[in-house]
Amino acid sequence: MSEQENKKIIFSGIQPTGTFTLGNYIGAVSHWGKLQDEYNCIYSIVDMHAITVRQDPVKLRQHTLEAYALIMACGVDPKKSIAFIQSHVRTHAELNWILACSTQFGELSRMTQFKDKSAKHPDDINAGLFTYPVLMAADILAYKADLVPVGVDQKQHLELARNVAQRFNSKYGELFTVPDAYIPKVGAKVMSLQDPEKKMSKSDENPNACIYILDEPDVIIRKFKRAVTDSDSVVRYAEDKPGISNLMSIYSVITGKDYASIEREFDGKGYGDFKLAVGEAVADHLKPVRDEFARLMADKAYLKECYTAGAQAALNISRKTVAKAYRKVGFVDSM
Ligand code: ATP
Ligand code: LTN
Repeated sequence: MSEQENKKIIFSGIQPTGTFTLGNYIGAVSHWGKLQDEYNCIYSIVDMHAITVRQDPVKLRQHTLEAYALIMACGVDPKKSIAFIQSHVRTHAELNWILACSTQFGELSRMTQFKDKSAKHPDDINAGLFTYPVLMAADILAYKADLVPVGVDQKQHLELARNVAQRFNSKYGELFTVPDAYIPKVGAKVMSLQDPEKKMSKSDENPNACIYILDEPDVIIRKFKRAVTDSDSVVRYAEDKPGISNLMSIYSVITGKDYASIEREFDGKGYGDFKLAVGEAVADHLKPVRDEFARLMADKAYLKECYTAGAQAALNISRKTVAKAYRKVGFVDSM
């Protein structure tokens, strides 16, 4: 990362809970690379967040490496940005504790992701799942990030991070930057292809509901062909046409065409033609990502070099913030 003091700081993270979906890509990760020149960017594979839901340790290790290679394949350049694995940088856990003591039980209880995930895993409503947003606040505040590029589902967590930052600053004196969310105008919530009322999610049990960014072109096209739509046949963006509107927003982001020109393009044509066009556009768009991912995974030594340097750079920044936070709360200097 270039040491430009005047550039704003960006932080974002993604959980290594499986291959990224088209939702992760359009809502978040595809923007990460584009921001690298204008901002000082810091990106993390948040493995500590992932274990709030039961993970197979062998798979988690594999998914973490893959997620690291995937963000690079999607455009993150570890020479321009700091890219690291969360558990490699101790300051996240340290700041998590300090911030937990400035977070209220009541505000955590209102988090919809906690409610959704507890409902999904009723046999494992662990304390980590409950305090998940505090660790996310620590990730962001440790680097004094100004902006956080995320999908719209993370807005509530970001609001909590802002509140915690403000509360700490007013209790102990100015330290943290209050971050803003950076949410794309189109594609901030890509919906499931099988249930357009539900967000597309990596951990969906139905593989037809998600496009994984490493899916083969024929798989992508087949999944779009099977996407649930309404019984009408007019390609038009409308609230009462959630399936078609979802496909239109995907097509719009991928091709750069606006809704009016998409409506014109498919005027008089049926859903079949439209779904095929969306499938082909997405498959073409993701091909270079798939190729680059394969290339990177074949060179584990290079990946290791990148994430090791990333962790060192991340620690260098965040340890200063944590040291200041320790001093502010009244801990005795250790050195
Ligand atoms: P999981 O299913 O394991 O909870 P997830 O698919 O929701 O995972 P995260 O790792 O929680 O993915 O999210 C990574 C980033 O992708 C976040 O910025 C999140 O807002 C964004 N994101 C996730 N799903 C979507 C979606 N369907 N549309 C747009 N953005 C999304
Ligand atoms: N909670 C986020 C992942 C995440 C994150 C962050 C995103 C963890 N720490 C910091 C932005 C900034 C999610 O996508 N589920």
